[in-house]
Amino acid sequence: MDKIKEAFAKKALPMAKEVKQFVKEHGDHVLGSYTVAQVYQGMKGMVGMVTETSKLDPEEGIRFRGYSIPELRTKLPRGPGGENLPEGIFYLLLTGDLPTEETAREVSNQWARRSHVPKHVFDMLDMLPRHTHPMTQFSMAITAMQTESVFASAYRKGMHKKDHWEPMYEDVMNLVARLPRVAAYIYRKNYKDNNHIEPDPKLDWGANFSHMLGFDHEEMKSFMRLYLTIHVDHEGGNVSAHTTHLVGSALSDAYLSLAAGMNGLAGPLHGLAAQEVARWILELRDQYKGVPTRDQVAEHIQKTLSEGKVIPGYGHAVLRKTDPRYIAQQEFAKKHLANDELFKIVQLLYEVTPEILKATGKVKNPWPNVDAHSGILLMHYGLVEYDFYTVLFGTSRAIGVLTSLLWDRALGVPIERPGSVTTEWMKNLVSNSTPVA
Ligand code: CMX
Repeated sequence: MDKIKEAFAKKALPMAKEVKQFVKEHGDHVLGSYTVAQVYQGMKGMVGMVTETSKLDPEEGIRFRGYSIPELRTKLPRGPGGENLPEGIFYLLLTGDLPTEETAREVSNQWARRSHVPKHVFDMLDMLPRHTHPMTQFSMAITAMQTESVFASAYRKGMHKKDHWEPMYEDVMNLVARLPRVAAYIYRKNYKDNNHIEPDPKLDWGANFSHMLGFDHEEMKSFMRLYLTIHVDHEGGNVSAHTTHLVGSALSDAYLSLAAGMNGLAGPLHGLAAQEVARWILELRDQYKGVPTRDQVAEHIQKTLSEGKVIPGYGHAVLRKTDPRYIAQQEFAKKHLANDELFKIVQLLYEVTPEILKATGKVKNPWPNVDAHSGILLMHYGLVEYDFYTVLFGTSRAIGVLTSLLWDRALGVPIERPGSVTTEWMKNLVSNSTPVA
């Protein structure tokens, strides 16, 4: 058994027993109550699942295994240039323990060894119409790689429930290892005349991804490590995480579950917002031929709102403050590209947008989220094709949702099946109950 797998087993297998015992003893404990509005409005705030890898606080933002982003900056191993290695956060989410530099290197080496993508995946991508969105291609490629699922093949042969986690571990490691190669292939096929770049196994996961995309600038490699670290996980209820968990609960393997999650990430209210932000900011810059004034920014925001559209990159279903993932990117930009024209626009938007959104009286969180910042950093380093941005998000998000999926299998989480009702059922319930004074 490899060292990483062994470290996971040491944590997860005793915890499976602990959880079973906990549910046996406290299964009848009442968690709370919820309202009709919550049922109709996306189940926000209803506790409906357990996710071990991270927890989101509305005021403070995400904590990965208990650590905030600023805390992790000093605690996780770093690559050249000082940014954390995504390999480190993978290990943290997987085991709950902070990795040593040697452990992060071991993850890197494992992923380099497991990164081979079968040819039929590239052949399939080559056959798609040119205008197929990169996220559609990404999801299709992940589904096409399902031929390689160790879990699916072990299940078919027959395996005991308690062993489900083992082949799932293999799928998770192989899939994460393969994603940068697939993503880079889509990028180079779409935007660089099919001029593909071979992986460099000596590089860490993030740097190698940047290299295969065609960006060998050290600062871009550094940003890629930061980007891939901060996008990994956002507790269990967001669309990509919840979808992966839900599909996986039917014992669909990691490939099928992740592809489903990626289809959710491809929605403009979720991960596609990264692309929408870039498009919207360029539109703003082009309209005013450079950095606009505060009044012009306000005018552009009002125009977008009056057309019944959202301001991309602002708002959040849980957060009620500026996203710490936004702050992490803002700090990087201040350090490396303070005079960039698009960064100046992003800063201006940060000053102007929240007040306007507050004034609508309905937006619960007027502050920027992670997607409000990433695009202009990528553009600065030459990755200007914004339709591709969500694929980068997906490559990182795979780490969180797949480590969670592995925990699901280790803990023996059963099939998910929440109840649903009709509006008529709801009306009957309300009319037969005593109104609250
Ligand atoms: N611009 C304009 N209106 C907004 C808004 C925004 N950025 N954010 C919320 N609203 C509106 C909602 O559309 C809703 O309007 P209606 O009552 O007319 O339907 C109202 O304000 C209340 O919404 P909310 O409770 O504050 O927000 P939700 O939990 O329903 O939605 C989110 C959260 C992120 C989908 C929403 O803020 C939004 O659409 N933001 C823009 C898209 C975006 O940046 N998404 C990325 C989120 C991060 C990620 O997942 O990657």
